Amino acid sequence: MAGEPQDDCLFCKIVAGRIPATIVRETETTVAFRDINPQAPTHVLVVPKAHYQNAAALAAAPDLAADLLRETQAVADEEKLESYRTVFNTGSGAGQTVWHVHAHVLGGRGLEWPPG
Ligand code: D5M
Repeated sequence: MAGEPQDDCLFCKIVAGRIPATIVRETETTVAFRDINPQAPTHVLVVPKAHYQNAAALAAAPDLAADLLRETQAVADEEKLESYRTVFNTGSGAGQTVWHVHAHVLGGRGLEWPPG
């Protein structure tokens, strides 16, 4: 069921504290932690504590989607990023490897467009 924790989900395990992560922010509904394979000086993932598979699924919970977006800005503020990129990969062809929606917050270097 949408929102319910999934036993086999890596990010549900991080949210539950069952797998270690470098957590930079936590709210009642979200957790932000450093990406294990950073692609920029700042590379933080922001996830809802509830399990939704991707951004489209999260749209069913608009208040939570707003919380998530607000937290991307809060991360950027804490990391003192004037410019940054927020990325949601959706589907394996776009590079999604973890099926718990997460916003990548990337910054601290010049970012080219279009991305690869
Ligand atoms: O992004 C999934 C991201 O998750 C990818 O950039 C690596 C990161 N990752 C994978 N395992 C961990 C752990 N254990 N801690 C922190 N970050 C992690 P995607 O858009 O699905 O490719």
